[in-house]
Amino acid sequence: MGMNKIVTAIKENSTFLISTHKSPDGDALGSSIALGLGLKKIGKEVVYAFEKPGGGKFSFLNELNEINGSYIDKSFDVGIFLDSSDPDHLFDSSLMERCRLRINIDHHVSNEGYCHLNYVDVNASATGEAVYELLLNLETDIDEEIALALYTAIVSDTGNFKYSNVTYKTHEIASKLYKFPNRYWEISRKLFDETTFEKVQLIGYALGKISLAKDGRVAVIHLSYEDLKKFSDDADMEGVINYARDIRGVEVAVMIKETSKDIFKVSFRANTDFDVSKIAVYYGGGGHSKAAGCTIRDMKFEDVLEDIKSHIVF
Ligand SMILES: [Mn+2]
Repeated sequence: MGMNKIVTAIKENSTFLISTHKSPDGDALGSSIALGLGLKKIGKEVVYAFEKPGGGKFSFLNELNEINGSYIDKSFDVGIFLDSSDPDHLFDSSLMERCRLRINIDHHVSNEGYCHLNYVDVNASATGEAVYELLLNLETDIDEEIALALYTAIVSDTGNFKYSNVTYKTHEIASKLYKFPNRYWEISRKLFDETTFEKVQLIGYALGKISLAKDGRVAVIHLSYEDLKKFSDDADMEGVINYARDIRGVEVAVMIKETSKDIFKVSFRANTDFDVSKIAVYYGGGGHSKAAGCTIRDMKFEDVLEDIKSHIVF
């Protein structure tokens, strides 16, 4: 899968750009800075190019303060692109041209390998797992700070170690990370339990919009542009779809958000073996078999649900 070539390429070069997908989640952020910190430890120059998360959710990752826009107008020996299944989802795909050698580290099934060297481990629960393997192969000492970043990556993409993507290896890596004295329980609480008053109000509103279809096997949360206008633009919708997914008997959950007039951001979650990434890919999106998403344009609010339902065939 290209691990040895990647290790050699890293050892032979000195300047690195590290980037990931737009709206970076815990895995994107954690795996990117874990790798950045690891490369710095072996004497490499590292520049980050991705959005700095707002809201203080990830404020415990000090290395995120190193995101400072210094990638602008620079060229690099190597660009490492993490947790993004394709160039379109990258923070800025034009950055690729400024890196002589491009490396892709990911775990998405839909990744077709868009860099010179690609390490895509579809069995890894998180890109953080792949980065852990890479750091071992690079013989970089994992320290407390790297361990915290890797934990953040893994805990984020496994829903606190509870999704079906968790393997013995996930726990094996986590057990190694627990050798460092980080307060992991606090991170889990911050990422999974802590909420805001506005979010609780939003959940209450969204729950009022749940409907069932296909004999209760599909649950849908359908929010119109007018619905969304009741909340602030950056209202945190993460996790809201899980309320639909968790209804007994539901196999597929769909959340449709009309983010602008006739433009819909759609998320899918599956409880069973039903592969929702196929539906997302049909609409030009992507993701995993149990969690996927897409954007649907130029359809009417009333039609979009029927269209999606026609692609959910049990
Ligand atoms: Mn990921």
